[in-house]
Amino acid sequence: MRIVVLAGGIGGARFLRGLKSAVPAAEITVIGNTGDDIHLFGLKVCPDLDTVMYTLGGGINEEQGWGRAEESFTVKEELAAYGVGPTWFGLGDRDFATHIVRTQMLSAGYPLSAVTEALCDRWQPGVRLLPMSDDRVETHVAVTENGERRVVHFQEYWVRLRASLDAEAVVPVGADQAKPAPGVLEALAAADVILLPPSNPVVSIGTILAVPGIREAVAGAAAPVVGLSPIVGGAPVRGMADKVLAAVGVESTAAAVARHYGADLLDGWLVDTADAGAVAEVEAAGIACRAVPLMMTDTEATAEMAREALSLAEAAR
Ligand code: GDP
Ligand code: FO1
Ligand code: CA
Repeated sequence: MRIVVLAGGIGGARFLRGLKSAVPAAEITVIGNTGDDIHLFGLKVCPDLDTVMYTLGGGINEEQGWGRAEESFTVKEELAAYGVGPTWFGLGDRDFATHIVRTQMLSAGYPLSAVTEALCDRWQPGVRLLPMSDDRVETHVAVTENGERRVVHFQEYWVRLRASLDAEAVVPVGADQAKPAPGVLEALAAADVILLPPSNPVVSIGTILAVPGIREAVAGAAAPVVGLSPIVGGAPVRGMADKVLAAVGVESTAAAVARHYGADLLDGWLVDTADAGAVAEVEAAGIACRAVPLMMTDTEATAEMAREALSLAEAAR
């Protein structure tokens, strides 16, 4: 079975771990969000690609959900001693090596997709990890800070500001000019099932779908498309999805997110049992819907979510 998954960072990576455990024989292609990418200290950092790669490759800091296990921060401290920031972004020593290798390869002319493949040679994530695009896309967020309207990088909004200010607009800068990375459209066309994990609908999956051609390829694919709600009981399980959903005028409910994706994109939608009341509303929008436990507490619980998603895809086929 060929499964294509559009993924952000932590939500996408944890779901993928469950999916791999549920269907070990599946050929899984991951289309990863690169809108969170940031250039720091002359290095290109790809948080969502790295979160997927480290999580599936066994190198992730499990408690945190991002960054490397057994990490140290000597380089960051030394940079700060030179007065070189930003100090608000936690790049660890082990993680730095990934960004150095990536940046060196990009400087030598390799596209991000080839660089990602090379990094995955080490981590063996057990999936084919493709960036959504080889072109630069950067999500920016408009905020009003101390009475002044500013546009900040998504990482600055999330990590420095902790999403404490309202997101007034979310813009995937460069997305309209970006092309899908090699293999992306081919994987979608050849898929037996397309899954949207419980990733952020705006800054993770929304950004991937904003690359011209990708939304059309998902909606037009022969395969059924099934998503899992990142909103449980009217709030994100973690992160700032409520803030960025508000920026695009979408309520933070499991049903509103399904309607936001739309019946042209989604064939099926899973909501948590806490949101069983939303099933009728989603079905009324023309999307098959079931309520099942959606908390990724461990790999087995997550594998069960993946089986439910595949079962709904089969029913919606
Ligand atoms: P990020 O890039 O690290 O923010 O990760 P993603 O975009 O892939 O996923 C973030 C989303 O995952 C958030 O909106 C969370 O609400 C959602 N999420 C995290 N853990 C869980 C979980 O256990 N269950 C569900 N349903 N959603 C989750
Ligand atoms: N998240 C934080 O909350 N604080 C950090 O200092 C931080 C550093 C960081 C470094 C590398 C990396 O791959 C991820 C990192 N993240 C950090 C997570 C990152 O902001 C998130 O995964 C997202 O992109 C949010 O969607
Ligand atoms: Ca992210």
